[in-house]
Amino acid sequence: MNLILFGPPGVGKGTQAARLAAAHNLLHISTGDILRAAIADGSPLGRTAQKFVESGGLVPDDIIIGLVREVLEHLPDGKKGFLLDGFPRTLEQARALDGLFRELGISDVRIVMLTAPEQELIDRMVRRGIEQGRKDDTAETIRHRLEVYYAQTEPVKAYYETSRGVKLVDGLGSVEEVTARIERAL
Ligand code: B4P
Repeated sequence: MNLILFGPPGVGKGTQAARLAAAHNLLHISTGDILRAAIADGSPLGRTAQKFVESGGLVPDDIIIGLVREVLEHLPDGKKGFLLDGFPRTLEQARALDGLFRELGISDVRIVMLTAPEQELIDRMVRRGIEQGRKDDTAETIRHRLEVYYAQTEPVKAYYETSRGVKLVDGLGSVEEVTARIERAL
C-alpha cells in the first residue's frame, strides 16, 4: 500500500503520518521535514528553500518535484510502501506525481485528505510555535500559509476527486481518534 496524506497546514499530517508509517511499515516521506533538515544543514537546497518556508510560501514546484522523484526512484527494500506527507501541494505537483507513478510503475495509491476548521488550524500552529519555535508558526505567517493553501492546495482535492478518488477524514479529536478514522477510511 502507498499512501498520500494531504490537507491544510497544521491539520496533523505529520503527526498522523508518523503513526501510520510505523503501523504499516511504510517509508515516511515528509517534504516539510526534508526541507527543514536541509535548512538546518545549510545545504544548497536548504539555502534556496529557507525564504519560502520561513515566509509561509511554497518552495517552487520544480525543486520539490525533483526532490520527490529522487526519493521515489530509490525506495529502500524492507518497506511495504511509502507515505507521502505534505506532497502534492499544488496541481502541478499532483500532475507530476501521476507522471512519476506511471513512469515508475507505482500502483495501489490511496489518498486521504485531513480536514479541520480554520480556527483549530490556527490554534494548533500557534501552540506549536510556542512549543517548538518554528519560524513559520507566527501569526502573520500562519495567515499567509492559509491563503496559500486555499489558492494552491485546495484545488488538489477536486483534482483527486475526479481522477483517483480521495477519502476525506475529520482531523478533529484526539490523535488516536484521528488515526482510527484514517484506518477505517483505508
Ligand atoms: P509541513 O511540514 O508539511 O507542515 P504543516 O502543514 O505545518 O503541518 P502538519 O499538517 O504536518 O501538522 P502537524 O502534524 O505538525 O510544511 C511546512 C512548510 O514546508 C510549508 O509551509 C512549505 O513552505 C514547505 N513545503 C512542504 N511541502 C511542500 C511542497 N510539497 N511544496 C512546496 N513547499 C512545501 O500538526 C500541527 C500541530 O498540531 C502540532 O503541534 C501537533 O502536535 C498538533 N496536533 C496534531 N494532531 C492534533 C490533534 N488531533 N489534536 C490537537 N493537536 C494536534
